[in-house]
Amino acid sequence: MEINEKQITVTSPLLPDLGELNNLLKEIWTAKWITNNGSFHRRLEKELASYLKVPYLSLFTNGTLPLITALQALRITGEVITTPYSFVATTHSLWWNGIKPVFVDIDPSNCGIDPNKIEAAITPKTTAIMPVHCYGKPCDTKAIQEIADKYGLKVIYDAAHAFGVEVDGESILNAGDISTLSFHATKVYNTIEGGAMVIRDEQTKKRIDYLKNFGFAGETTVVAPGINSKMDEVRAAYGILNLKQVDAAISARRKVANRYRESLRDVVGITFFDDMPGVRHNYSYFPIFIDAEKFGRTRDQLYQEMKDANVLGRRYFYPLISEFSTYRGLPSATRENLPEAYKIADSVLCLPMHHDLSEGDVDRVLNFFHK
Ligand code: T4K
Repeated sequence: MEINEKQITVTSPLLPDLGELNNLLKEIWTAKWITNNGSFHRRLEKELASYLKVPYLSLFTNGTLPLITALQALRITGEVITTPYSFVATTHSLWWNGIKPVFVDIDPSNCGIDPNKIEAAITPKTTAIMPVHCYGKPCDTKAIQEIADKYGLKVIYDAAHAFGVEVDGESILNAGDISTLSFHATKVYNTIEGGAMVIRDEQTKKRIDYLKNFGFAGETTVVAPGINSKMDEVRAAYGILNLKQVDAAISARRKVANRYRESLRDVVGITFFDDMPGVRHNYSYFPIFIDAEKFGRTRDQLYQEMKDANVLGRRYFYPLISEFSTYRGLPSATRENLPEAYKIADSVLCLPMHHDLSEGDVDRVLNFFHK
């Protein structure tokens, strides 16, 4: 394979049509209203709530601030049970709130927190559970809610990967007390940078809207120590256009996933996820898990071999969050406590997965498995 072949990246942003975007930009320029709950912001909130089948949604400037703000809004303190197998932002949101993260191992069948291991980690200081629908694979929300109800805990889902995911026709974003989304450029649906919080009741939505605007509840009234995490009009307009094409993007991703599965099913030493019955998946990532002994090459050898040929898979999520210097001293951050998470982090490779991969691109990826 020629090294100068076109680079294939793990993802590629879904971009709106430039002409259409320009028309909306002209409207913004005419209105001269460019941020602070403008008309595109209000419209996108409504359109997203309807598309995602959720009662209330509040837009944010990225996917990290709704996590931080959700913890503030629910007044979470003490210890929060969470997963080490995620992007660092999940645990950072706890740290920024002065909360101690308590890591619980994952269930390898969906890479989410293992509900069977949660109860053993609960202490008198535990106030909430923060699971992640990793790769958009739904967590066992029923089992998690049962534990939360039994111990009076809040549940905040980091649903950064779970845009549009439904179980039996219902949005996964309706589970728990609050769910948060990321609309980063690398996600299935993006507003360049952006994110949202999904809220169940009108009063909390009001409170969240104050919190993301410094706590202002009127020109001269500040009701809470809020932050600034508002989405501006340009990105809201961009988001309105991208929402029109996200279903087509998810279909294109499904085709890529099906080709990968068809071709990799018989490759010894490689495993991957199949679709789950009753679930509308979004195909946000295509992780494979490599058994080095059976496959004949380690994960890192394969990763490097691909990289040398300009095919950029990514090791999401290696290393575990619990291995980063901020967290590695925590009592729950040990290998003994997190055996499945370590196994998965050491064997995972996310293959290129986006709406814009051609058949030839997919062939180029698959060639690494059929030598
Ligand atoms: N919770 C979870 C579970 C998350 O996964 C994330 C974010 C968050 C919370 C926080 O949400 P945000 O605050 O970020 O909204 C990326 C993203 O920056 C990050 O949003 C994402 N998770 C994480 C899993 O991945 P990197 O450092 O891997 O991205 P980067 O810049 O290496 O990009 C990856 C590939 O994407 C590039 O090789 C090519 C392609 N790309 C990227 C960008 C930015 C493009 O083609 N164009 C682009 O503009 O973190």
